[in-house]
Amino acid sequence: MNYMLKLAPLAIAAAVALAACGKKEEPVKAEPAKAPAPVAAPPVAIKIGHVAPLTGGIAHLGKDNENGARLAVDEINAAGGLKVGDKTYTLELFAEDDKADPKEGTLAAQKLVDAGVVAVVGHLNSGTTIPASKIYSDASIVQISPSATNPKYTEQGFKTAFRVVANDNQQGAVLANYAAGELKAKTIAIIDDRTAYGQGLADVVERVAKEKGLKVVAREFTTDKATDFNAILTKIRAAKPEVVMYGGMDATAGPMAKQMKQLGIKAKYLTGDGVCSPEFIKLAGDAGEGMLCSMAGEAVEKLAKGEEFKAKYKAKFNQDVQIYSPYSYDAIYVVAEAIKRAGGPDKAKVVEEVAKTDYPGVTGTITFDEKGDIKNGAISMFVVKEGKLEYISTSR
Ligand code: ABU
Repeated sequence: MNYMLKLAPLAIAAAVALAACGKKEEPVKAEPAKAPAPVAAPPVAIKIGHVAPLTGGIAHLGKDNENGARLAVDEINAAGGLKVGDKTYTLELFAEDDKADPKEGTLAAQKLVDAGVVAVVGHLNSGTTIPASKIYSDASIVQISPSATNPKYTEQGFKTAFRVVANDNQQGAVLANYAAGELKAKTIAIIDDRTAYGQGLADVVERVAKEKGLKVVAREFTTDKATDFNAILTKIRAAKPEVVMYGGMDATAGPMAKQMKQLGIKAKYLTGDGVCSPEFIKLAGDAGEGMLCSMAGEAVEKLAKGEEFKAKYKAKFNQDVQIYSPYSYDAIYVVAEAIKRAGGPDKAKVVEEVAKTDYPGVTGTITFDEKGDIKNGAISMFVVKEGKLEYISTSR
């Protein structure tokens, strides 16, 4: 009995405790399961091709074009790539060397098609750009040349072919008008390097010069690999022209200027965009003073973002702009904007969107006509003065 009495309070306490515990141990309501935080899809790389001569006499120009493209690609990737909906794309530059040779140009183009590029910035030369354009057209790959100026490139009816520089119909006319108007010349001798660019530009100069009443006293040709021009320059000296126009590139124009000086030719030396480079001045030395050249665009230093571009380029590559790197830089941005508007790297849609471009680039506002030529293209004239290219004027 005593034993039972002793246990009674304990039993009551246990019952109370159990009751209390029972309350506390009601099943804990589980927090509603949170959806896992969305994991951003890793960026997808879009391949962009670039083609230019990276070996041979004008490798410096090819590298200049490639540097411009690379600067733009690196900037875009450093800024987080291209955001399209919930996807992020980075750009990957596939650079090819076409050696400025038409056959190598088609081989490089096929290589890029096989590698799965979505767009190509290039080629540098008209002589490679034109044959390669058929390959890109067949593969529905947009091609933007930053420097090829022969009109034929955009006259083939390819929806994929674009250029961000003016063409040689315009450039040749400006050069011939400069000879007739500013220089008041009555006679001109014309030399070309038998490339699509050099010969094409020289032909336009010859036609327009004749229309302006100039007498073409000599028409000679060489090659883009020649180093000795004495034979043709001796003939030209005998014809006593007031102006010698050369359709070719800086690699040959430099030594040609030296040989003109050695032969005592005093004529004004008039050339196109392929010669309008710091490299020409280096190659020609003193003989380059007074050389007049055109560029198939605005003078970059005259543009709002031109000096900033030149400084960025110098900081990244430790060298100066040669000719067309600002144009290959802009061409990459034109492609990038088109990919965004296309909703991704669909090649055919990118072609359609490039055609609708209205882009405020370093080189000016870029819009294209129905053929793929830049609208409102500019030609700027320069003269070599005290070892530097000095801007003269721009016409449209
Ligand atoms: N436009 C000058 C150099 C490139 C080319 O058209 O061949």
